Amino acid sequence: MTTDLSPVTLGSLADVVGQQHVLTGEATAGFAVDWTGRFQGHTPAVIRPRDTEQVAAVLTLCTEAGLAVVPQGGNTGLVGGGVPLHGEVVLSLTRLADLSEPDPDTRQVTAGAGVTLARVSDAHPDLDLGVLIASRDSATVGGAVATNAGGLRVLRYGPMRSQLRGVEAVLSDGTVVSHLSGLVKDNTGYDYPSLLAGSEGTLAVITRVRLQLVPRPRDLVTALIAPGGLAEVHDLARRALTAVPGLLSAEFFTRAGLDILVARAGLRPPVFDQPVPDQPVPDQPVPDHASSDPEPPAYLLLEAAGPGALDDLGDLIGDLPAAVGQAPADRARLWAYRERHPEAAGFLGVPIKLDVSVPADQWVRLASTVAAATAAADPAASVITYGHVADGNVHVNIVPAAPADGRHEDAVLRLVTSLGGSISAEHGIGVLKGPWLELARSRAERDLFARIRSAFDPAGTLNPAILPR
Ligand code: 2HG
Ligand code: ZN
Repeated sequence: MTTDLSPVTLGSLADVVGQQHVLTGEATAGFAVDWTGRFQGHTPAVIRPRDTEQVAAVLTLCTEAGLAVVPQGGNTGLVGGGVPLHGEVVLSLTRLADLSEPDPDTRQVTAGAGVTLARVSDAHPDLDLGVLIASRDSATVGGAVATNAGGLRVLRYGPMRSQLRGVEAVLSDGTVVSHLSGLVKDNTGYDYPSLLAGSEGTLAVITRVRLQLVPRPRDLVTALIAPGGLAEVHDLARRALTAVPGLLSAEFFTRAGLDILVARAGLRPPVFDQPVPDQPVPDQPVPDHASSDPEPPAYLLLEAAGPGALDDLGDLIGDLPAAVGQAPADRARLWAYRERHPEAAGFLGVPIKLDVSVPADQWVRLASTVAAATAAADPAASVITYGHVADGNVHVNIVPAAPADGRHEDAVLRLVTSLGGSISAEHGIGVLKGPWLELARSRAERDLFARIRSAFDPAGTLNPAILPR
């Protein structure tokens, strides 16, 4: 593979997509860096095809010229898997933005890779996309499938792979494979759409997807609860899974992130119906460092739907300090405490974002020891944890004080695997976690990955810098 894009190839690419959709120089800047600023690359060109045929023609040209290609959707990824860190050509899929009318009988829709998740959610008054993520206005369905995005409703509807009923994709030699019938029962051979979910742009370029929608949840109730520490949060979330049949979300965060959002992002401290010990006040000093206190107060955000949701949540919460919202504005205000957490670490510096999961019975151990494990590698690092407690998932955002030379990832990912967990719960391996893949996957598995990959992309055009080949 090369990164040397000759004027002849550049001209041929422009013949396919139109000169105005071949971006070079300054115009490529926003495509070459992720939104955290941690992954900064460079590219000779960003190519913006309009449809599947153009994607096929572009890939054929790139493969013939030996050019490495990084497919990119809304560029909301967090592991460096969608940016050209080694000078690859960027294949931006955002112009593949056709969206069919949702079919009320099958409750399915066909979406181009570049359609945002928010557009799919809003496409029908009675139907919704089961995957809900904070970056839904920019994240695209192609990228969300390619990373098997999870988000805020996985406990109810599963991740993106669970919504997938079919895929159209282009192989690196320009071959189009398409299976978009949407049949629920279809055992005709290998389920390659499932394989493409989570493949991080290494096997084929997804151009269209058939998605299963869910009945739009109604009568939503959101509760922010302050039950004590992490053990109490976990116990309450565990009980909610059984006691609240309409449960959609069970999310946690701690005082470490909340203090930063209150001080820097303009959020008001949450007001509970009963006093919360040691509650932050609006004019507190601005922290410039997140506490690595292993037992900060922790908060649980629950959301449920349906006529019984309010009573079920009320019974569960009992006398615990809580704020409950039903009106959209009230719910949005409560959700902001959780949904804005990905920004919190950014107020302190450029974060390392790790997304890990462990078995349910190890969750409290992970959530309560990860700051100390990080401190052993970098005592002055800031550590903020939050995430999807019912999925065993903790987001660990670290702002390093010591050099970001892998010591932070090593400390966290070794702790996670020692607890029987996964080094990537949601965001993928990308560039960030490549060196630690062997902690999670055996030599035999990694060899199988490489063989699958060479069956799809023998030339090695697609995202060659990530995952084994
Ligand atoms: C979330 O759950 C996302 O908010 C982003 O997965 C997590 O920024 C992060 O680390
Ligand atoms: Zn998440």
